[in-house]
Amino acid sequence: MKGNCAIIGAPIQSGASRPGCVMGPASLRTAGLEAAISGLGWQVTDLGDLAITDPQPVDHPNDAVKHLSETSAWIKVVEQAAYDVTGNYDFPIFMGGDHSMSAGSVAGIARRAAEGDRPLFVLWLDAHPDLHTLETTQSGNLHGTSVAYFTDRKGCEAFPPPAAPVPPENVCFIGLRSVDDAERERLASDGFEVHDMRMIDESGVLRPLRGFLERVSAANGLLHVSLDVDFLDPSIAPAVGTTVPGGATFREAHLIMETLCDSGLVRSLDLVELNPFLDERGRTAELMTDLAASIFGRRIFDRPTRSHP
Ligand code: B3U
Ligand code: MN
Ligand code: MN
Repeated sequence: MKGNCAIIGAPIQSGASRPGCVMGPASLRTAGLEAAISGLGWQVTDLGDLAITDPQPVDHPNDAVKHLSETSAWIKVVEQAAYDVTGNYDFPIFMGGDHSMSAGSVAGIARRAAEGDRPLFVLWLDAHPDLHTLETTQSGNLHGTSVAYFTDRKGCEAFPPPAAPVPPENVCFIGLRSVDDAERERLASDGFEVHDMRMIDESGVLRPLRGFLERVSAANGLLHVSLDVDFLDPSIAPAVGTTVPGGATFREAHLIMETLCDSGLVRSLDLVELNPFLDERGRTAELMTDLAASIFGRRIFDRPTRSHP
């Protein structure tokens, strides 16, 4: 047995512009996520779906902000669940839900990591940096605020305060290709590690990824990976409300997951923004499931291999 894995659903869609992410966990289960991971020698427990009860009204002076009460309630529930599950399982997978889920999952994992005196690092695989605050968002879609929230940016005070903010230096973005002005300023000034798609075109995915993994390892850190469907090119992953052309290819995405697995540093994973209403015959759900399997050790061949006798 390689370890205990928990899968836990957070059917939240109040942070996204288009409804449908509520079906994300069901779609990942239908695609066989549990069997894919257990088939690799892990003991997998499906903890079911989280739910919110009775969201308290929360107001904000930015009138653009949408569904603040509901999203705040979700962050609180997911944060507590993430804190609890990281105490009991080696490797939890959080199934979204839109990306506002990760405001809660990362905050809860960070609270746990701080108690164990280990620095938490976050790999954010996304077309977007999700670095708006409630003050700067123009769309009002709160899935665009998660990273600002868990790094404790001013302007996110309407959400429950994060117990252990993640330092921006510990957050690495790969895949960026849709960045708003307010986010661009923060990326330039706050010390995040940033690899946009042009850098991937120029260097491939391995060079930036290995550099980041070396930093995590040198700091004896724990690594959380947050995978937004729109990191992937829409031609292979159409089931997302915010498709952006020019995303990661099938092989780039698998190579990242395989390299993350080899590193042995990853302790938790978000699979977010899957909108099954927009999928084609389940192919995006299947791809997200296969990518998760790669991070858990699925291989074409066991290494090392020799191509010639
Ligand atoms: N930055 C834009 C677009 C966006 C962010 N995250 C997603 N889309 N998925 C916004 O609405 O904040
Ligand atoms: Mn995102
Ligand atoms: Mn995105």
